[in-house]
Amino acid sequence: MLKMGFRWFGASDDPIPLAYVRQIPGVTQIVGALFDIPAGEVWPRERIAALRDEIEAAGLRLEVIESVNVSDAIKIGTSERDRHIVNYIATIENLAACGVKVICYNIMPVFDWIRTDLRHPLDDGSSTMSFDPALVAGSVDDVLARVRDSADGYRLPGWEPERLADVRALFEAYADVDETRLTDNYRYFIQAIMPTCERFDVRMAVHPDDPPRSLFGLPRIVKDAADLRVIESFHDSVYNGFTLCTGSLGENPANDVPGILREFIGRGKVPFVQARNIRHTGDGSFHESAHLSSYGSADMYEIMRAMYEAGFDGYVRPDHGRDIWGERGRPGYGLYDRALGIAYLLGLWEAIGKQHT
Ligand code: DNO
Repeated sequence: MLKMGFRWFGASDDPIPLAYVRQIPGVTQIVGALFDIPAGEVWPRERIAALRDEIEAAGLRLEVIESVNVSDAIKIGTSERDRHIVNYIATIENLAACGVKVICYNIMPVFDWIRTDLRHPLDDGSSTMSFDPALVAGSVDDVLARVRDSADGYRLPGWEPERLADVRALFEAYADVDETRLTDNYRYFIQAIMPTCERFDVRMAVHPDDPPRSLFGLPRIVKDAADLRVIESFHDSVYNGFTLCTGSLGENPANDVPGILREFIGRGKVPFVQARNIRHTGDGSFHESAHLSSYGSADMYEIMRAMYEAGFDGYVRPDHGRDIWGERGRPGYGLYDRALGIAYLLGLWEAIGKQHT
């Protein structure tokens, strides 16, 4: 059974009421988080319980968290990392006590996902997020200046104006962290938390790098099937798994996304899928599209078929919708286009299921 979810940013930060989410056919899960707790600190059990109770009062469930962020100290391997790992373990225990089954996280240094335009206009009058590698070319200082000087608010996770000075310092802290060192630090983290995940039945699910390529000279180690196999080798268990985001992986046209889904779902390593489409526009550029195959470069039928045939029984959410029907939502996270995406994905799933009976 596939469990359909919807990412929600909390009553104070998300303009979409839970009551509306409850009305999207097929949605039973909220993919949530406590967004104000800095990476490295413990998530208090009572706060998680309060979030869960609010979601359950709306007739939905909270079984997937996105994200419990991994601190830079852990990624860089500073003297603070062991304290942060102890805190991460306490957070896993607190989440488990509140019924959470899956933790989505990422291992991207300095920044989470990167786009160069959050309101890229499309021909049908909607807007979407896009990425043009030329706009993030150059030194980190060039890019920081571009962010600082942008009149229309070049705001992305990690690029908040109040964080720009920290960003410069962070780049220096990562100066000696290449792919090998990041991989070693990541392995250390996974091996430290796995006994807790196994004991409390919480599955870790790393999200691919988005986009899956090195930017600003920073190391990237979750880009393709080969990287995922290395991560699997840290600790071969269903608790050390993946969030397979079809858009992020598909941003590299060399990634065979249905093949990756089949391989890792087949080994029981995929508790969570984020299903979305993107359109390649040449030379590493892309924009996010409506979920339908005909609007992007991904074959969403093949993606859902790969999941079905590999025996997927985890959580799914649509991803990054466009702004349509006059909505100006959080970039990528409006109501309408994601709801349309859900209806489409569940339609594919029903049809594929019937073809297999
Ligand atoms: C962007 C999201 C990412 C994702 C994190 C997971 O919209 O896909 O921010 O939540 O990388 O840790």
